[in-house]
Amino acid sequence: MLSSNANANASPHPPASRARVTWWATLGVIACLLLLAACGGSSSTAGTSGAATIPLSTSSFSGTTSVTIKAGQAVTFTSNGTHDLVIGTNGHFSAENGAPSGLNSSGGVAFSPGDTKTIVFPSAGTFPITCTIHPSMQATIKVTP
Ligand SMILES: [Cu+2]
Repeated sequence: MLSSNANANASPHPPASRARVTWWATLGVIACLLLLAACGGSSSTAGTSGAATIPLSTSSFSGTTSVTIKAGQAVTFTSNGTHDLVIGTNGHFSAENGAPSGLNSSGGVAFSPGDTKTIVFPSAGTFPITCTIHPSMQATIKVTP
């Protein structure tokens, strides 16, 4: 009788502690996933408002002209001159599927000295960017999925 009572008391324990271990393991997995997500987000958007910055001087791109970002991220253009950026090469607009709508039109995106514009690239692809005012200006935005 004593032993059967002890057994009755002892037997509920293992399942209960196993359930508790599973609960903590689940919590741990969720915490790890959250940490990974937080790290991925912060490292890819660190710095400016865009994932990458391309500076424009008075008549040319200055600094980085080739950047790689992920779909949905943005590139920030900072301008010290007057420019009109479009998708294309040698100053000529040439539409590309999935390019940001502002750049993907012959009107382009106009910059005045002092302008900073952040443009989101929603879709994967490789997008050449030129300036209709300065045809020698050429940059490339590579967008990964
Ligand atoms: Cu220009």
